[in-house]
Amino acid sequence: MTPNSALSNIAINGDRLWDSLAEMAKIGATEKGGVCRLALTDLDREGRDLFVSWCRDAGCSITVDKMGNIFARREGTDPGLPPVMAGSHLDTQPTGGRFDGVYGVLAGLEVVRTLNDHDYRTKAPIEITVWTNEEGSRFAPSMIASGVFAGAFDLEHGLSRRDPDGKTLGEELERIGYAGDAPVGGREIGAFFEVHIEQGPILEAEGKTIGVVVGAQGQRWYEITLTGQEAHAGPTPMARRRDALVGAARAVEAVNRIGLENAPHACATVGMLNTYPNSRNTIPGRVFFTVDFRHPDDAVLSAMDQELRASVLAIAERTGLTAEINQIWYSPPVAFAEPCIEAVRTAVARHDYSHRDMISGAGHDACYLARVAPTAMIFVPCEDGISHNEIENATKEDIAAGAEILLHAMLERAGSL
Ligand code: HGY
Ligand code: MN
Ligand code: MN
Repeated sequence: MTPNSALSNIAINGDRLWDSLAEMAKIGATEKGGVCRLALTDLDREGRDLFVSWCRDAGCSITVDKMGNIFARREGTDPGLPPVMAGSHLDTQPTGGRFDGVYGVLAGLEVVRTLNDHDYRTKAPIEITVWTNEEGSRFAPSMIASGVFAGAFDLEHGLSRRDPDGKTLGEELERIGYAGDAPVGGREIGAFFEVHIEQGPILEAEGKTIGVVVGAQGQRWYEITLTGQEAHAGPTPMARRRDALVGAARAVEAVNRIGLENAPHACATVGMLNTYPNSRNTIPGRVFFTVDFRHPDDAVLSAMDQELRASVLAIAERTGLTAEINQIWYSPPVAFAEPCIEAVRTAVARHDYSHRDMISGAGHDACYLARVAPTAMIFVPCEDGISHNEIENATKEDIAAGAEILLHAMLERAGSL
């Protein structure tokens, strides 16, 4: 058994981690080299089953809770201590990549495999977690299952989320066999770490290997419906039209303007837009679209909210439409926990990796875990900062470096370093 003194030089196996990522990427592989493994589809079940089999092979016990979150546990020498956790998600965007989410899950597994190689037992138990439906692509909003775990939503709300076909999250959990019976949350967690590709351009542009993530920006998600009147595209004079798509086009422009006006940190995106009846010679009578606002400063985020509402109502007024604006989700900016950030810094210093502090532009399960556990994140660069795209890419060296920092940060918090 490796003595504590020798711990500081144990290292993860970068080849094994890279091979596991490649193996998992086969499940839902797309032509351009990405992955489409939407939450609670048969492909998600396949990915979950593979992860569970690997964890069992590594000697972990498996628990699944009522939101389908998976916990692979490796006992420590003191079972009375709360677990030190690492994890992320296995579900992807429709045009997802091979690293978003899955990297944080399999880097956690690599930590367990490395401790097994050294026959080393941490004081606190280690748990590797898969959080259900992090992406919020099939079931809105994002991070719904870690949100229930952290008490941001009740279980009923989580299970009743519906996908565009009307299927509920709870039904789909049952269908794929991951409707567990463990309670969701309500237990002490010693620390939570999530390693993730940055999904933006900063680390690569600055030539840095590690992002010490000290927090994440706030988000507001909206569903907006503009209603006018269907009419014939031929005989209806332009002045008499109540064209919902013209209104929506102006609203999309307003969303973009609000983002630009709150530069450099604001992000503003219309990701979904459906017109009705979507017929080339009928004036659209109704348009549904989504808005995704982000900013690290809560006050700016609420000013953007006010501006959006005022702009959409003014556009509706001018174009003879009615507007229904629903904010479906609000996630305030998050500050991660100093002791966990310190554990990451210490691990970075020990390995002498180039690094910088940063705020996460993307949301992550860690944003909710931070409400119930001391939490921090570790970023590594991704090529051209591109993610939520099949060409998402990272280097084997950076992937290994992030997992190395995860290992040492976890050992520090598990009372071993
Ligand atoms: O939207 C996000 O930031 C995350 O990818 N769910
Ligand atoms: Mn992610
Ligand atoms: Mn994502």
